[in-house]
Amino acid sequence: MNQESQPSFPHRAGHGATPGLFDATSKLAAILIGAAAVIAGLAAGLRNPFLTDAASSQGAAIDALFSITLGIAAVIFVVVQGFLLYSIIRFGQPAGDETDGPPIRGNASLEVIWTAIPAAIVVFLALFSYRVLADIERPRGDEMIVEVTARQYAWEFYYPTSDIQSNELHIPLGRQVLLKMRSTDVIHAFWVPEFRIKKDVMPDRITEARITGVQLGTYPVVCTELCGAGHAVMRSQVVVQSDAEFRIWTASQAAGKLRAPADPLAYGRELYNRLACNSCHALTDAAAVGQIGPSLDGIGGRAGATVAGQSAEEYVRLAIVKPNAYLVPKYQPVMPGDYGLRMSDAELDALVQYLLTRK
Ligand code: HEC
Ligand SMILES: [Cu+2]
Repeated sequence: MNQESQPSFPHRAGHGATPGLFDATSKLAAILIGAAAVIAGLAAGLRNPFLTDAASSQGAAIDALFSITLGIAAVIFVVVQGFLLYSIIRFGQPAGDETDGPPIRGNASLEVIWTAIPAAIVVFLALFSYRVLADIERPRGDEMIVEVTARQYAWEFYYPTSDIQSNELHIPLGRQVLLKMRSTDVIHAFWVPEFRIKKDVMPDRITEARITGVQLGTYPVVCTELCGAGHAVMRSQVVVQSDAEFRIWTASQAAGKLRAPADPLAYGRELYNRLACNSCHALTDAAAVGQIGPSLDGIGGRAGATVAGQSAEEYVRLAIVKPNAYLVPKYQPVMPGDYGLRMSDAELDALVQYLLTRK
C-alpha cells in the first residue's frame, strides 16, 4: 500500500490533498439545495394543480390508493437515500486513500429483508388495488344508465329511461351512474380528471364505467385517446346537480324534444317559439312580437311571389335553412344560419307547413 501516492482525482493533482471528501462550502450548498427541494416539494404536494379534490366517490377511493402508494414510495425513498447519505459521510473514502475496501461476500439476513419487505409491499398494494377496483365497479342499488356515444369529434349522452339526448352529461348528486359507452368510428377515451375515471370507448364493443358525483359543479369531459385532427376539441362537460336541479333539467330537455304532433298547428306554433323565431319575427298566431326580422303574418300568402321560380314552400324552407340566400330588402343578414342543423327534417317540415298556413 502506497499511502504517499498522488491523489486519484486528476484535477486535484498538484494542489495537495484536501482534507475530507467535501469542503465546508459544498456541504453547505448541498444542504441548502436539499432544503429548498424539500420545501418546494411540500408546497407543490400541498397545492397540487394536477390533483384537485376528487369530485366523485370513485375518485376518492382512487386517491386513497394513490396516497398510500405515494406514502410507501416516499418512506422507501427517504430510507434508501438516508442510508446512502450516511454511507457517503461515514464511510466515504478520504482523499488520497487508495486502499481497497474490506472484502464482503453478501449478507444473507440483509438480502432476506430486502426481498421480503418489497414482496410484502407489492402483495399489499395488489390486494388494496383489487379492493378499490372492486369497490368502484360495484353496482349500487338504483344506478342510472346513460348511454355515451363518442364520435369524431363530439360526445353524446342518451338517457334511455327518459328518452333524452344531450351533448352535456348531467348527473344528480350522490346517485350512481352507469355509463355504457360506444364509439361510432375510431377509439376514443372518456376522461373526467376530477372524477379520476378514464375508460376507452371502442367501436366494436360497449365499455362501462360507474361514476357517482359527490361535489356539485361542472367538470370537463375530455377525450384522452388521440382520435384525429379534432381530438383536442373533443370535449364536453359533466354537470353534477342537486336532485331538484337535475329533475328540472330533465323536464326541460324532455319538453324540447320532438313529440308526435297531435295537432300540427299547435306543434308548429310550439316549434316557432321554442326555436326562438319569435324573438325576431312577429307572428300573431304565436303571440310573437319580435322586431328584428320581418313579421311573418301572411307569409304563406306572399312567399310564392318573392323569388321568381320558387314556390311558396321552397322559399320558406330556404329562408330558414339558408337565410342569406335571399335577403329581404331593408333587413340585416342576422338570422342564424344553423337552423338546418338544429332541427330534424320532421321538425323543419312541420315548421314550414305551419308558416304556409299563415295567409
Ligand atoms: C336573430 C333574429 C332572427 C331569428 C332568431 C330568426 N330570424 Fe328569420 N329573419 C331574420 C331577419 C333579419 C330576416 C330578414 C333578412 C333575411 O332575409 O335573412 C329574416 C327572414 C326570415 C324569413 C323571410 C321572411 C320574408 O318576409 O320573406 C323567414 C320565412 C324567416 N326568417 C323565418 C324564420 C324562422 C322560421 C325562424 C325560426 C326557426 C327564424 N326566422 C329565426 C331574423 C331572424
Ligand atoms: Cu376522441
